[in-house]
Amino acid sequence: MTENRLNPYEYDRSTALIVVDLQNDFADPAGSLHVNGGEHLARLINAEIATARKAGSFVVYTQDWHPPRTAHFVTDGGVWPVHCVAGTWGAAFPADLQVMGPSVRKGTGGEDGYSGFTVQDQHTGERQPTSLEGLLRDKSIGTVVVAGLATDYCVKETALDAVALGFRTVVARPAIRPVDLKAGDGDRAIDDMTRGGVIVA
Ligand code: VGL
Ligand code: ZN
Repeated sequence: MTENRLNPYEYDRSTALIVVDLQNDFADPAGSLHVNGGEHLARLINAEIATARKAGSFVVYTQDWHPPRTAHFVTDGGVWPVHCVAGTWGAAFPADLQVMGPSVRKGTGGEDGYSGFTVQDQHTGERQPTSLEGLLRDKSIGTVVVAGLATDYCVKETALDAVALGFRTVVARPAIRPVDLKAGDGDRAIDDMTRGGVIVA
């Protein structure tokens, strides 16, 4: 009965589920920045989406949405292989993911940054908000549940920003996976989130 539940927290109308960057380039084994185990998340997160919707919770998605050339990519001085280029297969949601709410696309102007709440100018470091906070405030959301990819980048930064913005923040541990550029990055990210006030459950 409860075996598909990813966390012990109840959904209600003041809770939102944020599905972070579940996109082919990260989730599909054929993607350019495939995250180990990412291919299992759509099924797990679909169950969470169903639970959330039944309780009247808001479901919102983020997508990494880069231009073909950005200093985020190794081809222009960054660290990452080219991924999630706007409008490509790699940037799309996996075909089996249930999409039941709006998507916030980030990095569209070539900005850097990993949080779904903010993008960052690569040169000045200046942060600009995305539309995500406004979407949550419009619905009087108090608690956010975060799931998706990747634990050590966008999940971590999104969850820590959510805490900073005053949301009670739960990360659904079974429904996240790390890039682990360095071994242990995912575990360190979980420690960082926990220390930062995120409930990792
Ligand atoms: C991400 C690396 C580069 C993420 C995005 O979604 O966690 N990671 N761009
Ligand atoms: Zn990216």
